[in-house]
Amino acid sequence: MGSKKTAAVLAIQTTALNSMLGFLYERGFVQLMPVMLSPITDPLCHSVYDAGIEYCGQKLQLTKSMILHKQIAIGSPHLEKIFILSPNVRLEKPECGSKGRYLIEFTQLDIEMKGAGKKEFMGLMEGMVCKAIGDVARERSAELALLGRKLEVPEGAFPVYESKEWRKKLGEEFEAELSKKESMPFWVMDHAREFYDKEDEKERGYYHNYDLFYPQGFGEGLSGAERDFEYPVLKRKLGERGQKEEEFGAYMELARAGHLSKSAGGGIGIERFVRYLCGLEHIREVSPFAKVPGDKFVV
Ligand code: ASN
Repeated sequence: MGSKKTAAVLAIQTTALNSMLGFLYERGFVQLMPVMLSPITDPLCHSVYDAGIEYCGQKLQLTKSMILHKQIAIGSPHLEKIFILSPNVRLEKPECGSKGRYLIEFTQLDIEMKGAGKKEFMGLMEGMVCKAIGDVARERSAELALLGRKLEVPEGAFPVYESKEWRKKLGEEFEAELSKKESMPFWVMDHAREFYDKEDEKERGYYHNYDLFYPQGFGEGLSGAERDFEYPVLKRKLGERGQKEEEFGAYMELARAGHLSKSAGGGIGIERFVRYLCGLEHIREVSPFAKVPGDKFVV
């Protein structure tokens, strides 16, 4: 902490954030402030310890992601394009600590666009990520040199991999394999996960979602999807996952009243992006106050 290296990482993070936020402002996105406590939050598709508190007889959960709030906000007839710099708490199991990519609190730049489909949103993210990498390479060459990092600036559309096809070809660890062999960021499509990610109407079991992966083994950095928003579809999918409608109170009531709308979006993890930009071995090196699963925390 307090080293020259940490200062270089923070300078790179500042440039990357400034670049991404500027990119969104220029395209007419409006910023919402983060929600950190709510009766509803993302159920996630992997298990984490419960992070709830009692307040005046109410159970409030710490935000795992603002996906449900994004869908509620974009349901307004007056909001089209939104983003939030959103702190998330996910109490991951201690064994995740050694993987180098997990923190129990992190920040994602969470974005949602009304009416968009996956091609449009993925194109937008490619532009945002290329611009941020380019700005960091140009404006932070001294800091990158201090970290011994050579950063290649990608251009144009990123390669796209379909998960079912590549799981067959390379096995369960196909994403890690692809991340090791690729030299540019790439997309992996179609993951079976949360109820709000759009499932194909005809081809059940195909999901219109996308994850962005970094090359050189840095792994996943952004996840997003087109959304399901119609009440009967959401209700069926909650049932299939053994989740109760009541757990999603106001969100499901708005869906039932027809107040959710078609959208696509995603969230880019800031610490993971900075780890990739800086070429750091472990995500703990991104922040002086990093909380790695399983660690004993002192600050
Ligand atoms: N932010 C992600 C999305 O928009 C959800 C998540 O982080 N679990 O799809």
